[in-house]
Amino acid sequence: MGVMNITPDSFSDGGTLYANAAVDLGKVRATAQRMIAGGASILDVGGESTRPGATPVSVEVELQRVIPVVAMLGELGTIVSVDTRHAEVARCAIDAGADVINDVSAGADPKMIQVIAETSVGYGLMHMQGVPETMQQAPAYQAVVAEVHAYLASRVHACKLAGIAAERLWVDPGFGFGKTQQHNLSLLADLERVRVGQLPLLVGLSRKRLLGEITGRETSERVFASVAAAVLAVERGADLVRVHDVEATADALKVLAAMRAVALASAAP
Ligand code: 8Y7
Repeated sequence: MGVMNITPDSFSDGGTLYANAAVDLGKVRATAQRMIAGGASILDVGGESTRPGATPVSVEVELQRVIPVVAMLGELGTIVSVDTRHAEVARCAIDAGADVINDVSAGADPKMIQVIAETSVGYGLMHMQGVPETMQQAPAYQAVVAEVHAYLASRVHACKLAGIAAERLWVDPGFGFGKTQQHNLSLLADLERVRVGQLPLLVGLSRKRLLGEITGRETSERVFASVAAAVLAVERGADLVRVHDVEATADALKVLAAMRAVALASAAP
């Protein structure tokens, strides 16, 4: 999954798809085509920064940013995911052709699950402790892996009660969303215990602060660490990785896939 931030202020690539304070659809298209050529099968479009401390934007602003991009990406033949916490944005994005809703609040908007249930899109549920404005002030857990798993299981249950088929869902531990360094690394090391039933696991570690803390590098210099993190995540069970550096990540994952193919063949009777 390639990250397409349609925001002037995202932590790692904010503003790069803007020209004269407006979304530049030509830049968006070129970036999307580069990501697809690099191996992305899903593009995740977001119009609201959820970085720690970010101030929320209005639904109107989010719609202005996201809807034209969703409509344009539909022509490229890729799976279009929309990163939103707002049911109204989800509804309009689905009408504009979105295939998937990536909800970092896992249905905090009381109308979100209903919107998803009334349509046939995929729906990603992510764990977050608190809200972006304050989530990194004092993250606290008794047992982070068990708590993240239990929370995601309860959100999956809510979706099923609303009539959303399990085949439409994925879950995500939400690296960096109300988590200390130790919480993040515990979740990565024990990723398989986060899974709910047989549902796919999505992991987003790309360029995140935890990689900066490990390497001492700024966001734009976190490509190598991000690629390592993506490989580790897939090796520990991730089915999808949300990344900025699609081509580099895809190459690295080809190495893992090649090793797995041989390991599988030699394990066969
Ligand atoms: C994640 C995410 C972000 C993540 C999912 C960033 C929108 C920060 N991180 N969605 N969104 N999982 N599902 O690194 O980890 O771009 S925003």
